[in-house]
Amino acid sequence: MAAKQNLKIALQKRGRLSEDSLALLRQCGISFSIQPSSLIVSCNNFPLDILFVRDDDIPTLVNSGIADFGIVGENVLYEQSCRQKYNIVQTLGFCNCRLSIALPQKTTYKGIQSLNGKSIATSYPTLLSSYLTSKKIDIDIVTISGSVELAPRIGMADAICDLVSSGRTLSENNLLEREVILESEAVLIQSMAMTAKKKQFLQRSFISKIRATQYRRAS
Ligand code: PRT
Ligand code: ZN
Repeated sequence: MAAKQNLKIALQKRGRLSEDSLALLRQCGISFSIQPSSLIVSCNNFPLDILFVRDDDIPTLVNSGIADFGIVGENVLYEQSCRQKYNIVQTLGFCNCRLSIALPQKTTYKGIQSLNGKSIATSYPTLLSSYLTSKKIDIDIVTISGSVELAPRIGMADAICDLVSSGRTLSENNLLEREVILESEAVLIQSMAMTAKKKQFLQRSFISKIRATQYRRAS
């Protein structure tokens, strides 16, 4: 049962962030047991509740103070950053990827100016728009929530802007990565609404342990 005074961490319920996020808690000596249907779990040896949510909701939960902290990709965080206030307390070194613009392999590309007047499909309209504005490029952004790589093949857009890790999905769809607009990894974010007492507890019992774990891995 969740206790009111417990710290609350928001984690992705199911997806690329989930396994490493849970492993990090376990490395900090925190023990818990989860069922596939669990949405909230209280830890056995630590006053901590884990909230299992969609990754897109993590910045809002932390920003509102419903969760004291959370683990999310920088890509999601920065896409929502105009609406959110948070502190990044630690970069975590997993779920690394990049947000890139890719074009069909057969399209001639002579630098970013070639994008002028084109249409780009993406799930990251805010990041794409601010990047292109900074480069003074005028494009039509087509916002799509998934299967972005399909857009040029079905005539929906000239190019795409999406997350890339191995590059396999791009090459399977005959696309070439041309511009990296953001390098991203998982980060630990903390609510600005946390009390000083909770912050101190979090720092001592959790953040210092994560840093020690990362230091051991790096050395
Ligand atoms: O359901 P929920 O909303 O919680 O999850 P989700 O489907 O939105 O996110 P999920 O689990 O797919 O990804 C969570 C986070 O993992 C992302 O926000 C990124 O921070 C990070 N991440 C790391 C990635 C990738 N690598 C990645 N490769 N997220 C997505 N991809 C996709 C990409 O969109 C593309 O379709 O994988 C494909 C490309 O992969 P490669 O290896 O072929 O290049
Ligand atoms: Zn998501």
